[in-house]
Amino acid sequence: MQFQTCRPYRQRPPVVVDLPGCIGYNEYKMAEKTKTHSHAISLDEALTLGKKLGKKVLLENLRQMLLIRNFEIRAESAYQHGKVGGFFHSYIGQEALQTALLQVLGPDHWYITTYRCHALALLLGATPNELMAELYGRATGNAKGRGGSMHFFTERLLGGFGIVGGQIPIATGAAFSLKYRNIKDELAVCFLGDGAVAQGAFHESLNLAALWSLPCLYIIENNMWGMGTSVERAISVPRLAEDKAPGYGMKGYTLDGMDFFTCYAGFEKIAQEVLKHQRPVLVEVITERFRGHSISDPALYRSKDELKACMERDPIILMVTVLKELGYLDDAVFEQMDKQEKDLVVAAMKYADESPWPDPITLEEDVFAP
Ligand SMILES: Cc1ncc(C[n+]2csc(CCOP(=O)(O)OP(=O)(O)O)c2C)c(N)n1
Ligand SMILES: [Mg+2]
Repeated sequence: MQFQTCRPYRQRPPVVVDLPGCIGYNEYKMAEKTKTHSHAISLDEALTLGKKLGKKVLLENLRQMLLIRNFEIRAESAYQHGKVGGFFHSYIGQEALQTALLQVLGPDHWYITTYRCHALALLLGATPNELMAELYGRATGNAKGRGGSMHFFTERLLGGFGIVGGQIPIATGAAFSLKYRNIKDELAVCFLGDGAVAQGAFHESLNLAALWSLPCLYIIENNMWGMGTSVERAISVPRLAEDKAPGYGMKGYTLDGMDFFTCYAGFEKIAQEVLKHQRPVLVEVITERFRGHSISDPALYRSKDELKACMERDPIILMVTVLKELGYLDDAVFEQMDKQEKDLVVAAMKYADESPWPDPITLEEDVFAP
């Protein structure tokens, strides 16, 4: 198997944007977007890295990805059966990048993300039981049933956030706090969507982080869409990190987010850089969600062929291919691992279903209302 370099941006007819005085703008934009710009490592490099990491570590990472995938699949089905209410944003398709980052950094940093937060909570040690119970709105849930799908947290996960870009200033504040307390071996890690790049909070936060030299790793998960709007129609530059970062005096990187090994290699280098120089860095990780924006979005803006093409680079399949090549995995072991994670999640659904509802008398507890 050959690792492809990351798929170039999808070719679309030029977007007609009427910008007076910007003749040729669209032509420039489309020409740029057809270029491959992300860093992806070769199969040989992945195999070398795989040997360095070793069988135990790699199988544990695959297990994490299978847990996330199974959690999302079963939680979706619980939603369809009316067990879960409210918003629900699936992380299916994006598993490799957060799994790889956690393998590089470990949990002892300050993490924050969007409403697409199920995977990060699992990776940071929240149990399937408490997360499923939270989705079911039960008292045993991760946020006592008050938050639901968008507001998971752990000791080191400052939360999932429903406001696009709302978490970026908070991550910047966490990085400020580290600097203020002279803590040099921890980072703030901020995940954001491509849609958040157009937010004012993004600009203000990155400006301050660079100005004050804050140890913050900003990671844009470019999954190609902000709801139903493709990234080409929303953001003025083709390379979200590499083009934006210089404007803040930062370094910018682009990684292939479907490939665990590329993400591991890239994040290892980048995280060391942030820790060593105590400067913020901006990273764009190119990925694709396999589902609609949320559970209520049938994603009709994406053709079946486009979806099929991106699913051919399923991060779990890519990782399995390398593990097989290394002799660390065969079909029987894979199926057994997948079943174990599925059973864990099915047990979590039972736990959630049998858990009590929050007592209405506690409704005003833990509510912050100045
Ligand atoms: C400030 C704000 N504006 C609009 C919305 C509605 N909204 C929710 S998600 C979303 C798209 C965000 O897309 P992106 O940042 O790419 O994240 P993704 O869902 O793709 O992970 C929008 C516009 C919101 N939640 N907050
Ligand atoms: Mg997006």
